[in-house]
Amino acid sequence: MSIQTEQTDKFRTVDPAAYEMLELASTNGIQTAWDRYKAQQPQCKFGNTGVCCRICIQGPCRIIPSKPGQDKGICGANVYTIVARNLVRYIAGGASAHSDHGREIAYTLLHTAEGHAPDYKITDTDKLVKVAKRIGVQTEGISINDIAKAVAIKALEDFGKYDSKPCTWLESTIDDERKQKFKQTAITPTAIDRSIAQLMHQTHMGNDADPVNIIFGGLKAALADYVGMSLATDLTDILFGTPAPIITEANLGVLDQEKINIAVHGHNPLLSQMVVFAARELDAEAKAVGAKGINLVGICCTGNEVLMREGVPTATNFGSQELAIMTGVLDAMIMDVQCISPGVKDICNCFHTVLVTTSHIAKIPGSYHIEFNEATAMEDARKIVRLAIKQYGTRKAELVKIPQFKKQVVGGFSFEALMNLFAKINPESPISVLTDAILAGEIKGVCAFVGCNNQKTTHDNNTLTIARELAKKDVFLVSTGCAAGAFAKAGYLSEEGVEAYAGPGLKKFIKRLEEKSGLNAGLPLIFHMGSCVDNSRVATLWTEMARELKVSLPQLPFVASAPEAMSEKAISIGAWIISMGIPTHVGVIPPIEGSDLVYGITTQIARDVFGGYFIFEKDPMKASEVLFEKLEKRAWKLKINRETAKKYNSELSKAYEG
Ligand code: XCC
Ligand code: SF4
Repeated sequence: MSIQTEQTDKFRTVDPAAYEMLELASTNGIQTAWDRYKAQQPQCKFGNTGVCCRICIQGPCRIIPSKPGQDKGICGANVYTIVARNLVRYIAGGASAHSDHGREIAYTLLHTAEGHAPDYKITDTDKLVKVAKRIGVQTEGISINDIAKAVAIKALEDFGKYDSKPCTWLESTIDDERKQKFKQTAITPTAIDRSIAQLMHQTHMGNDADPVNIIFGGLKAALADYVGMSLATDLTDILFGTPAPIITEANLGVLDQEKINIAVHGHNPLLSQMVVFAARELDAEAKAVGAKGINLVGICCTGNEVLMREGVPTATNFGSQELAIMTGVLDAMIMDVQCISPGVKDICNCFHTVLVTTSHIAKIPGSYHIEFNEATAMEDARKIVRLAIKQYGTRKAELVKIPQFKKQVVGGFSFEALMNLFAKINPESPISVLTDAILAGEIKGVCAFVGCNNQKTTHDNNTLTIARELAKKDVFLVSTGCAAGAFAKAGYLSEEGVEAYAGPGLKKFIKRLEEKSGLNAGLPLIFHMGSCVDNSRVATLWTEMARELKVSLPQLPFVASAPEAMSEKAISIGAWIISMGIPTHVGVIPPIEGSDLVYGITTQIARDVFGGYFIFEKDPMKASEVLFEKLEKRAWKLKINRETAKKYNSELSKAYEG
């Protein structure tokens, strides 16, 4: 029997499919992350508030500020030093994960251009040329392969170049005001790897004890994270195409009992994209074993990547990854890197599902390992798909239970796709379709939903609640990552969401676009911009908006929310978003409450210096109010400033006329 009680069952998830699977888990005594979360209670208070230092092996030092003698670590480190160090080390972890993913994409682009990665090709040459021009790579009279090679090398230089110039993917994508700000505060990264290594050095035992300086070091690594994400998005688009609107479905109901079901899980599309091709190619082999074909589904961000470009349906998001296996019809789960809970292996043991690891840096004992190599990409992908085909025959009919929940998803809104949509109303200046709606008060601003699920919150609940509340108040919403997964499963990425939750202004705005969209489906309530690395697309959106409105980012009615943040990557993303001047809500309190000073730096000092800051709020209703208030205030100031400027200008011109 499971250790869950009925009381907690109610608050475990708001996703009906996940709920059904959790009930099944309870009945069958299958342990899930929800059980393990409960078993971990109460969680260590020292760890939870960030006051446990394990940076050297004299420790762990656990700080009790009110207790003389125990108010400092053995080395004399103050509580604010310890909390700050712990916090920024998350950023180092997050930045390393995102950027290493970006590095692999850059190598693949390089090798594709050189002819050493025969299964890949340069798909979006327009974007290649656009990126090349933006970063100062010669394009006139140069072959596509040579341009691609030069772009890939520029990207790789951003990881380890030895000069002290800003990283290219920072310098070429942000506005001048932010460049100045980052320069003044000495947080401009010059190389990704260097910023991460420096941060690890800065926070080594006996080094930096100044919490403000430590946090600024963290922000520098966070901007390096941005660089890694930004180049990952660009180069992935070049290799596999820039996403355009696409119609698909989401939630466990997308699994098909009559087909061979394969889930791609993780982040890096270098493999999952090849699995898409291999699955199409081997459909006949699937039919030969009695299945009706191959049904590929996605989990987490690699799922988002193939949703955005290929319309692969989303099975589920991070929090409920184990539950996909419990349907009994998942023949293989293929993982690349990041956010794969090792717990999936235990569930696979109860079913016929084969777990396939593919990266030399992400193995799980007991699972199949088919090492994925760029040079043999298609062959590796075929091997994996064939394994799933073989596994199909071992399915246990009595264990099959697919929750009948799925929703339509209209996704694929890269920045370019959004602009193409806006261009149908205003071809000269697409972005002004959005900014004009804000100035007119039809739309109250923009909120970007990012990040994960976290067992500390009810699965998907924070994310859905805040979005609903903001939609009702006419806020334009975009999303990435597992937040987008939550919206997909709940029908917020389709017309259904607009009908249910859009306020009058937002609805009018979306319907106006819809009339011209030329899509076979209504537009969604929330625009899915991609995986977590694609938060770079969100950054492009706010940069363009600010440029159009002629304001700096701290004046722009734009906020972000990570309602159920979990990973180090989420902390890193949050940190660069605030450094860009965007107020960012986080619905789970990170371990910083042990130091009022550090808490204050992230919420107050950050605001004074960068204009962006963290808002920590666990209650989703309160969070939505605070976020809306921030938007209103910025929108109001924007309007006042413009009216004053207009009045001043017209008075001035009148004076001249007179
Ligand atoms: Fe991971 Fe990106 Fe978080 Fe989902 S949202 S749990 S990081 S998969 Ni980025
Ligand atoms: Fe303790 Fe200082 Fe070592 Fe941290 S660095 S574990 S506070 S002695």
